[in-house]
Amino acid sequence: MSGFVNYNNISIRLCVLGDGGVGKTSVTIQFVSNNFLNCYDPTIEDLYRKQYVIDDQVYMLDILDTAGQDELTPIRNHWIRSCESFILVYSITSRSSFDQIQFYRDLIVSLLDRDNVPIMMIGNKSDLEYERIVTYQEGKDLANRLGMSFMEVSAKNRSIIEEVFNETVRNSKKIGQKSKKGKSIGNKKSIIKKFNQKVNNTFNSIFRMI
Ligand SMILES: Nc1nc2c(ncn2[C@@H]2O[C@H](COP(=O)(O)OP(=O)(O)OP(=O)(O)O)[C@@H](O)[C@H]2O)c(=O)[nH]1
Ligand SMILES: [Mg+2]
Repeated sequence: MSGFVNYNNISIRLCVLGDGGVGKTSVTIQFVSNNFLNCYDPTIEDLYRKQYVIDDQVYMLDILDTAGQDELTPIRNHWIRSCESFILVYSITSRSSFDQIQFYRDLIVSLLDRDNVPIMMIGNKSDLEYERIVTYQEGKDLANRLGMSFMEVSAKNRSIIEEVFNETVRNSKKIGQKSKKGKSIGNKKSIIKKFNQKVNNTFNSIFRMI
């Protein structure tokens, strides 16, 4: 840490995916506004924006909170293509939500057509230890096998939520730097601008479809 903050925003488009009811919205809202709602209101699609400083750098995070309900799967591919970084969520109380993780991961890799996509897998609802069905070790093993980062969290208790987003941003930056290696800073700015234009177009077409 240098102590000097770089205020030139770096934008990151983040997509939160996982089965219905695992806590995607709860994790996102805890991170964005330090709130937890006990009620369940299935998401259609929500976009959250948060400015965020980590490692002396200001980031603008656009977080796309997606629907886990089956009726909305046709639009899922658009969501995935419009983002560059991903958080895959399952609930430690639901075996079926854990079993779906590989499906989401494979879908991301095939739609983005590259395998160095920053993906964080999280096991949510860690406060419900007495209802646990998926062990920590199972989560760790799957994440290792698929090359993803892994944490268990509780949106309810705000446990490890900040860490998830820190790690996601750091991984995005690391992978971004690797793929842009050798390009000049001036080049980097125009690439980001072009990328943002592309993503905005995709987002607009998603909103038109809903
Ligand atoms: N105990 C506990 N309950 C949680 C936690 N996270 C979410 N919940 C509850 O689980 C239910 C579903 O949470 P949501 O965040 O709406 O789940 P979702 O994944 O966004 O669901 P969809 O939008 O339908 O895909 C709600 O009743 C939440 O209060 C958690 O960490 N612990
Ligand atoms: Mg939701």
